[in-house]
Amino acid sequence: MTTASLVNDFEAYNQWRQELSRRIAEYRVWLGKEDLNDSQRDLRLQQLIDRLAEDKLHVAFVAEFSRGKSELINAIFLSDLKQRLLPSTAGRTTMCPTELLYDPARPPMIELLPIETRSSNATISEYKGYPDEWTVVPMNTASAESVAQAMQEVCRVKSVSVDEATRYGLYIPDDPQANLSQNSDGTISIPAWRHAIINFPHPFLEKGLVVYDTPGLNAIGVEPELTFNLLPNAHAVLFVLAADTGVTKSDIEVWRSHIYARGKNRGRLVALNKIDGLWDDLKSEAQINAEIASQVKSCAELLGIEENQIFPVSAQKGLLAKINGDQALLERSRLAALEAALSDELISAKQSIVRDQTEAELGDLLDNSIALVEARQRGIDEQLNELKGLQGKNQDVVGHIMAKITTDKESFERGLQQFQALRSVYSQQSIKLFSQIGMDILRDEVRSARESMVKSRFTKGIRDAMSNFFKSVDLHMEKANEQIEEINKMMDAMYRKLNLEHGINLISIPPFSMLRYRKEMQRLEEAYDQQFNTIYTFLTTEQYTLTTRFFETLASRVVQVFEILNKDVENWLKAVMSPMEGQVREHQMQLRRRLESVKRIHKAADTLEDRIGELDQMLIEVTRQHAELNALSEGIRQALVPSTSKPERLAA
Ligand SMILES: Nc1nc2c(ncn2[C@@H]2O[C@H](COP(=O)(O)OP(=O)(O)OP(=O)(O)O)[C@@H](O)[C@H]2O)c(=O)[nH]1
Ligand SMILES: [Mg+2]
Repeated sequence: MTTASLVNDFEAYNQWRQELSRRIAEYRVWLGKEDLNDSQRDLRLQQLIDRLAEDKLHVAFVAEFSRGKSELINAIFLSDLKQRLLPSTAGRTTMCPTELLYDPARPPMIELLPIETRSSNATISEYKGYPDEWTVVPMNTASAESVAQAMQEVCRVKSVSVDEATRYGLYIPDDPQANLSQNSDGTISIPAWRHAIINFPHPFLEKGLVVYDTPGLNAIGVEPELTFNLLPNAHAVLFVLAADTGVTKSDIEVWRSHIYARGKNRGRLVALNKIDGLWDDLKSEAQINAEIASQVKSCAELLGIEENQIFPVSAQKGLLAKINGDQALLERSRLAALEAALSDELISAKQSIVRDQTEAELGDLLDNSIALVEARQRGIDEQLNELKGLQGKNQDVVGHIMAKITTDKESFERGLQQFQALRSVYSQQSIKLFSQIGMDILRDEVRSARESMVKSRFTKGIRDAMSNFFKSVDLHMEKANEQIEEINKMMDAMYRKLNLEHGINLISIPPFSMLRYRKEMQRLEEAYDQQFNTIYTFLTTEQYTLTTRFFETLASRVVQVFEILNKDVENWLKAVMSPMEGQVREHQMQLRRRLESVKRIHKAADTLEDRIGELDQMLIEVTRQHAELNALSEGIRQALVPSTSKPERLAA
């Protein structure tokens, strides 16, 4: 028994993606068949189709330890396995961030990154590129025992000396919390693994869902990856409280530093778990409900959110109910309401991102191919009028027309020289643009920030190095922005000139905006500031290690943002230039054809009637193309409109 809404929404979302990608593929094949494709356009379409296919949905569970994160994941996503997949026990259970996904290209297994890797500066993302750094635990999915045994790995701890724990940033001497994990022989218990990836064939995971289970977060041992990468990029984050503990100080801390403070409250949900603890046979249902409601109210007040954003549930009873097919217990666990909200947030958030991206990419491709066919249609039309006007006229008039077309052609060829000049200015400006945002520039900035950090052991010095880093990155972005504006102005002038002097109609490309990328930088800087709002003036070795590790993760995030920026700018530059090239080519060809046919008529090599007949045929052909293209474009635009909220529309 799995709750209907999540399955339905997921199904509808996947059908939406498939339908969209089918239509884009159809458009691509059509362009090829009609000889209207070029390599640039073809590549962009292929990328769009690939992106739709590999599309992943990320959901993260975050809370203090023992609030029931793992149990909730078992209950919401994995109950059909009729067993408890993720280990869930009292006390600290999940010891490292755990990614649950399915990649059919690899066998079912758990990959584990040893905790020792924390002594290096490399981030988890970087380690993902080196499979030999990971320990692999194979899994036989046909055997519940084999699976359960493999899963136990995510709970593995080991005892190390204080020195070693300190080296990994897992022990801070003055922190009373750190002493909790100190054993009687003076050693420290630390997680054996830094990160786990579970490759497990399960229907949800097969469809592209990625679930992150996190260990109870406390101040030490936090992976910067969570702060900078995983949580901000998750489409939904579920924060879990427990009814038996209420909202504790450390719950608030986790909430503030990992969820609420991000300022982005879309896709953020709160579960109040373990409500079964309030089920009391001596109380009436109404009394119990009133008690749950009052807990929800006080949690909402403490977290500073609306009551309807908190979902009271019992993960444990929900899981049990689903395994036993106990409908009454399932209802009492209130899991369905949480699942509905989660699937709504998760899927609608993801869908709107995918839709916007696809729309932006496809929009100008479609508009441009329509514009090209229209230009061709117009050209043939004009030529027909020209030739029809010659019917019954003598050779002199034909000669006169021929002279006029020749002048047109010459004037256009002069214009063409200007266009070539513009192209060379455009390449120079593109180079200048990348000299501000190129990856090597960024690497230099990262290197110099790292060097100044190494030189300074004082908090202030490190903070200065960081803020200088962000300042210079922003300055590069600002200069790039100026460059983009110049390119925009130049292209705009050329668009207008081509239109005015040669009647070429072009769809203008929306200007590129840096805002999104600059905002992301600001967000990263704020996240960093928040982590290091420390009062220390001098850093101990441990704090220093922690700080530099944070910097490396942060830097790799900045690199990622720049990689995306570079790709987007490249695509934009092509999107601005390539339709212009296409249209100029088209115009040139038409002029040549016009001149050719008038010449032949002048020399009496062709009859006027034959030529008109030919052009009529061509016009019929282009008109057919135009109609088909319009239909394809309309179909794609309709397929873009999401229908997850109305799954019945898909069935029709
Ligand atoms: N009564 C009750 N107990 C629950 C419920 N959900 C989880 N628990 C218990 O709470 C304990 C902790 O659950 P986990 O799922 O391990 O919690 P977690 O948040 O993953 O904890 P860490 O992995 O340590 O961070 C276990 O003993 C669970 O059996 C619930 O809905 N009701
Ligand atoms: Mg857990």
